[in-house]
Amino acid sequence: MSDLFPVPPDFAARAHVDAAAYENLYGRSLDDNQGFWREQAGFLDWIKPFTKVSDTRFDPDDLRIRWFADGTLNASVNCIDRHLPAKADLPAILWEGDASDERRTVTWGQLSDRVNRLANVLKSLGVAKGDVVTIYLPVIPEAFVAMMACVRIGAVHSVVFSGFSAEALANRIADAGAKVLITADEGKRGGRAVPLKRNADEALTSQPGVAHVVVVRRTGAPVPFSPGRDLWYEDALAAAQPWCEPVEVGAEDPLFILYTSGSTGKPKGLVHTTGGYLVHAGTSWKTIFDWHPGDVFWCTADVGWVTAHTYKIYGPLLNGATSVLFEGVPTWPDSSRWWSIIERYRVAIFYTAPTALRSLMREGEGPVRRHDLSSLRVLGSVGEPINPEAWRWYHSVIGAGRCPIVDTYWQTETGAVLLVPIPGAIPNKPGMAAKPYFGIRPVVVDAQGNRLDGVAEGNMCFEGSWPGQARTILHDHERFIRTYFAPYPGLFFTGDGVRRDEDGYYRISGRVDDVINVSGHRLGTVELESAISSHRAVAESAVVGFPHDLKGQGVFAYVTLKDGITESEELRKELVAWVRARIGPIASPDVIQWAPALPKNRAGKILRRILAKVAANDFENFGDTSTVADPAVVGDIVQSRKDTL
Ligand code: 6R9
Repeated sequence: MSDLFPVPPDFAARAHVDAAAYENLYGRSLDDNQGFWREQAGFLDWIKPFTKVSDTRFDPDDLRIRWFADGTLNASVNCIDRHLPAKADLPAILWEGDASDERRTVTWGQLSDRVNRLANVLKSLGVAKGDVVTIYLPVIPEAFVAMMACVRIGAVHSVVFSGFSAEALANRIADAGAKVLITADEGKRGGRAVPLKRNADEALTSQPGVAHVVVVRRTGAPVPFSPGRDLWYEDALAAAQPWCEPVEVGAEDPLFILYTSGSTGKPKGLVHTTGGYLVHAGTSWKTIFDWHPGDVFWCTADVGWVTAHTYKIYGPLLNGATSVLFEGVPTWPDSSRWWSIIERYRVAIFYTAPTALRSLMREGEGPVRRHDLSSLRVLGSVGEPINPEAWRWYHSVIGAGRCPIVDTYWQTETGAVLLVPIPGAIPNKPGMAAKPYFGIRPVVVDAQGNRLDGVAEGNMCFEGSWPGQARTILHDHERFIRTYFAPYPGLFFTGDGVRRDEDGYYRISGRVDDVINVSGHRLGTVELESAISSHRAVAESAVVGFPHDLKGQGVFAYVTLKDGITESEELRKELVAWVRARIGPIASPDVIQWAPALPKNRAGKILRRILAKVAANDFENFGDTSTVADPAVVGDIVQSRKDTL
């Protein structure tokens, strides 16, 4: 058991949940699920209290996910108003810009003022309850304001990652049917400007349904401006009334849409509803990070991902906690930037992704040692399995061996955490998301759907519902059922592989479907292939993930060119740029491998299993290749790969 890191006794002594409390509460959360969540729901301020806790059924023929359905509430009141006037002059957000001399504090009072005014602006632009507003902003306080202003009037926010291209933005605007877009002149990352308004304008050429664009002046750079359609955020807020009556919404009314990649081409707009999501987000945030009043919290995720929605924005706001918001990157102007921020703001709880830790680890301990990190109490990890080396470095170098590591396993679809070592309760094992959160029933199944007991390896599923889970895919409920509930009837299937050990600890092994996890960002292989194959020179392509030291997985693209087109270094570069422009820089292929043809079965399905082995430089053990329609193709692919090594 050398790999077990016990909970430090002084930590357990003041934790919200210690080992005994976990056992007790976890048991109760299963035995009396309704009673447990009823009590948890008391965390929110309801306008009309609910009478029924849940009505749920994971039956593909009759799927039902409803929580607190007859209750009503307003999300922004729960996130902001209820902390006033007590916290009016206390900091809600400690913002640090990309440049190390740029910072701003936003108090709860200021946040409330901005949210009310922007909500009035949105109303004046015709946004009403149920309408979708797309938000394409950098990591600046205005992103919080924009999301809160939407939910104040019952509108639904759809945040699009500011690293996405104009085309990716346009697709998401079109799918959501947004009428209003909130963006900025530019973003700043690592000293470079990101042309947000320019991308937005490009996206809107194909999206005439967006009648208005609210533009935040972030850098002051001159940008095109369409009078009548565009308005400056600051001017509009200054002219708006300072109070906006919050709109009462039903617990099952949508709160937000968030797009994520799946195993088929089109990104999925997961729909989250109000009551259940806020209960799960708000209560779990406080528990898993063991937040106590006064603790400064910092989650490094970009606002475009679910991690930021739940645990950077809703979790801290619902609890009235102060958080750090950092616009830039960990390595600029140098690789001690994050550590300087922890020191400056005396951060107690720090939540980040393994990919960033791996790249900082390469810089050695020097940049860390220059800063006083003694304020840290809890460290969190999310987005992908954390490899044990990175875990140990995080634990010993960043946490000085004192801080428990909270490895949170969850998804855009699950809304909030499912597996997690609650820090005062569960001893850590490096790389393991460990144990179920309250009310969560993990189930491991084999490919045939048989439930596996004890030590087991298989597919990660969950039984029974939890309040934070997504309710549907926008415009495609059928796909929602097919993807998550049809594979193993009665269970929710995550798309991940898992191993459960002799202590009942879970270790997620990564995706078992056609999704690649690049630096904690999900990319669908089909989405990547469609982008590549839309290039005039390409006949066909197949994309697989391969092990990558920093990113976890990298993008490996096999490309078959059209007849008469010659392979060249120039074309390779052009294809990489092509994919970046279509999806965004995170989707850049790491390797483009020319392939004379792709291995397929007789039905014409590409045999990715073989391609993934070759991409990992494993040229043997292809397993059963009898299904390959033309076995010579495999030999050719192996040869082409070997030639480039
Ligand atoms: C929260 C988030 C979800 C996918 C998920 C899994 C991977 C996330 C993880 C983890 C191992 C963890 N993942 N957290 N794998 N350990 N602690 O990242 O949501 O962007 O939807 O990604 O990320 O593969 O299925 P999302």
